[in-house]
Amino acid sequence: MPVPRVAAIHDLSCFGRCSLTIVIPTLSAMGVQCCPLPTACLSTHTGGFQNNTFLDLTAQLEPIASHWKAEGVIFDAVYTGFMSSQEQMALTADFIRNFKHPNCQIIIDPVMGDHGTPYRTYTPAMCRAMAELASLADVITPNRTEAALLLSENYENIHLDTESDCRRWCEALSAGGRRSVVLKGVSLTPEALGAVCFDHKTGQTDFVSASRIPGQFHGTGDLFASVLTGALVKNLSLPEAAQLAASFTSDCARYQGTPCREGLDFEPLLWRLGKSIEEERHA
Ligand code: PXL
Repeated sequence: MPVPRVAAIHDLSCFGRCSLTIVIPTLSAMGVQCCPLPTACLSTHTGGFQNNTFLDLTAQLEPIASHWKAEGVIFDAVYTGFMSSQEQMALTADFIRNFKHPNCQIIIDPVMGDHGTPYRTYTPAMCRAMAELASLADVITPNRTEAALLLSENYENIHLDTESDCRRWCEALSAGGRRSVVLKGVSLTPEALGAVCFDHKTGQTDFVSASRIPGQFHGTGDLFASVLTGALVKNLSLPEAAQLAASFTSDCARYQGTPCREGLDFEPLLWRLGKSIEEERHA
């Protein structure tokens, strides 16, 4: 199999693992080429740190895309995450329209918030713009907070306690079955945490889970979506990819043990992820 290639449109937060500092090593460990399109450079992420620096790279997005286009670069997936402005989202939509082809999967992690609250840089207009961007996706990977924001629903109304509740919200997020959904943070039993997946190609809904490790760990959503993306371009099915993402994220949280704003200590386990993806593919 040729090395799959992914365009990753995320920020580079230099300290406190998230976005590109997770996306690049994770995809590389899975045998996938990551071509970063950095939206901004920050000293740290914005959750749990104050006074971060912020270098906006919006003006670079179109010139980089034009150069790639002129060079004939083709991607197996476009994978997007945290955005800093509506303008970045509009340019990301242009990038997707420009590089989309029938075998290019558009994976949009609509990073906007957690635990019922939008991240401090997200305005209501940005949340609406993210919902618009997500209309271009083949796969979206919201958590419960982001599901509420995408659907303009009250967070308290999004119940994910029973299989039928999960199916219902997953279906609502699929926009009439036009896109696949991996709704993260589903916990049907106290000891398990995972996701519900709706696959728009098969029409099937599946549940995946792994051990719940108590505590809140920064960057788990980015790690989950990065593993999912790597697995999808390695031709795993949606539920297989989501199961690998849930298991690996749980393993990293267990390895670390201490919840922390610096993100999960995932580096020592990356070799295992590389091994898992090879085993899955040969199974
Ligand atoms: O993990 C999501 C994320 C990505 N990038 C930046 C963030 C966050 C969440 O806080 O602040 C800059």
